[in-house]
Amino acid sequence: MGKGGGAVLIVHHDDFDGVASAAVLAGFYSHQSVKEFRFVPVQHDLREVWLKPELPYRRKSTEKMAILDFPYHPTADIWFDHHDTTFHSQEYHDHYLARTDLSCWESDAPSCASLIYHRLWRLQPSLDRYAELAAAADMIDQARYPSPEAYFKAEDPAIAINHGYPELTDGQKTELAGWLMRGTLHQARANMEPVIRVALARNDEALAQVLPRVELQGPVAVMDLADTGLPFLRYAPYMAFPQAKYALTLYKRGEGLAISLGKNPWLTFPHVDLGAIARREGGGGHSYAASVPFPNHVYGNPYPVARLNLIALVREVARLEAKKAA
Ligand SMILES: [Mn+2]
Repeated sequence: MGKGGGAVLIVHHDDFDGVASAAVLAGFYSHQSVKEFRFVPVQHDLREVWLKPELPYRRKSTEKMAILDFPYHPTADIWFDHHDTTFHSQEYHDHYLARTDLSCWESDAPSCASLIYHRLWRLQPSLDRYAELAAAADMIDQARYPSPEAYFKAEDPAIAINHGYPELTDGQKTELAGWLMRGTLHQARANMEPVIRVALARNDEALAQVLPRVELQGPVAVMDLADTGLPFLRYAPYMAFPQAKYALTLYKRGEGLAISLGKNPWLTFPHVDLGAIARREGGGGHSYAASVPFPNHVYGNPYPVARLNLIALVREVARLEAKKAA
């Protein structure tokens, strides 16, 4: 990719890891005298766009395009990703394998930002100023928060930025990428303070309403939020019951209801396969986090069915957990 000047367009996944990835790569190119960066956050609903031969982001043909923490596209001048399902076709995979540039896919990298950092740091040791950012991206992308309290109190600057992130406009996301490129997480957090304050206050309020609704049934924390419209707070059950091995939550999602099934990420134990359980009920997901949807267009009012399913799923998880322990 072009040394000495030029403009670099960085198309990145629209989340903390994506922005952190953009910051590290921009730091790398700024050392090569690139002065002009353009950041474009993108969401995972672009499969159709990604299957086309050209992407709509370049403003001029000379603009170098990086794609980060996002599926492969052959027109990228440089690309980094760590998602399992990153190649939309065999042709794209073959195209990647034939590359000789720095582009890299490592599906076991905990974050894309740390993948970029570890690859490029060897070429440019001054990138070590991004060590903290890369470690933070690992924590956020893998949801390895020190504790439920640490997640909700958000004293750690990366956790705080992640709470505020969904509130940012695309313009503010661009600013954040620049702050992370030039400064520390601590400074970026300070710059985002007004947005973070709003997000944390709203979280606190929701958490206060959610916590009294969590019940413990054997190894499972259960929440039924269907009639409240309260947001799904994935880690709230473990604030109430840190010993719970699993959490099942019934909540409003899109045009309907959903049951989320999760394993307590702060406990290490051989857990039951929640994805397999969810698939039997028409849902899907990972072995440690899955969900079952109950759309309005199928059920009319899905609550009675979803409520029965919640009760049955709690029993099923508890039964399999007991069987496994026996
Ligand atoms: Mn990522």
